[in-house]
Amino acid sequence: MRKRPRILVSNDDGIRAPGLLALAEALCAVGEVAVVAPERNWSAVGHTKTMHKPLRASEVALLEGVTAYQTNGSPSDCVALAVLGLVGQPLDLVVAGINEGANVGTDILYSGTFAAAAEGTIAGISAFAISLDTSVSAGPSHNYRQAARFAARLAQQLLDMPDSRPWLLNVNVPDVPDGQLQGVEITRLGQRIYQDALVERLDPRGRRYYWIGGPVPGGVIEAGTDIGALAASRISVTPVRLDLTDHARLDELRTLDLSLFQEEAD
Ligand SMILES: [Mn+2]
Repeated sequence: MRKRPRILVSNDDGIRAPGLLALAEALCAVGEVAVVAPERNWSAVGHTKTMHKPLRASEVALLEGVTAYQTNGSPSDCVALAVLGLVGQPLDLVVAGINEGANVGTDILYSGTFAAAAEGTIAGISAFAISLDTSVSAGPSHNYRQAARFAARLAQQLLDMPDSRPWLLNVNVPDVPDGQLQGVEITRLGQRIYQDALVERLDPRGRRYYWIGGPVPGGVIEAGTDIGALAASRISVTPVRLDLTDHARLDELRTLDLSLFQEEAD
């Protein structure tokens, strides 16, 4: 009989986030779950490695039968701690989420949820980030259970695949009631439109400080993209690679004269 797979669950909203609990609960049907998550909210922290202060981890009671730690590290630190031995080895899958709020297009460069999944892939383990698109929520409570059911299904399928290159997937689920999803779409990353503005204020001592912010970002609704899928009430699953090289522009870049030794050669 095949051994039960071991699944690491993390997030960036913190150990007490409802999305984390729903995800861990659902994944217990697929394998043995361990949770390592930040003690506070680290949303939009990106991919961080803590190198200049000690990391602490303490065991917490989260869910019956699940080993769970909270740490003072970032989301990607949490996954690093786990894959380097904080929880038992080996780990077969890393799942990060369920984030409160979509992570589409260039959001994934800011997202701590995506960074946690990427840390798993860097360690050679298949991983996915899963986020709930709360821009379509009907009210203050969210349908994490539906997204968690999808996470369990995807986890099972990935674990059943024959050994392959580790996957890195970015998943977004519309926050709609059960029965209102319009399917699942395999997508590419779309184009976010941020409307950030610089707010300048004075602190009580008369010194300037700045705040970067704006309304919830929009996006270009284009067929085939994550943003297009969400706009059509479909779950979006995007395969992502960590090689950010713009391969199509390598030859164009080679046409620039970048030699420091041109004059000597002439
Ligand atoms: Mn978050």
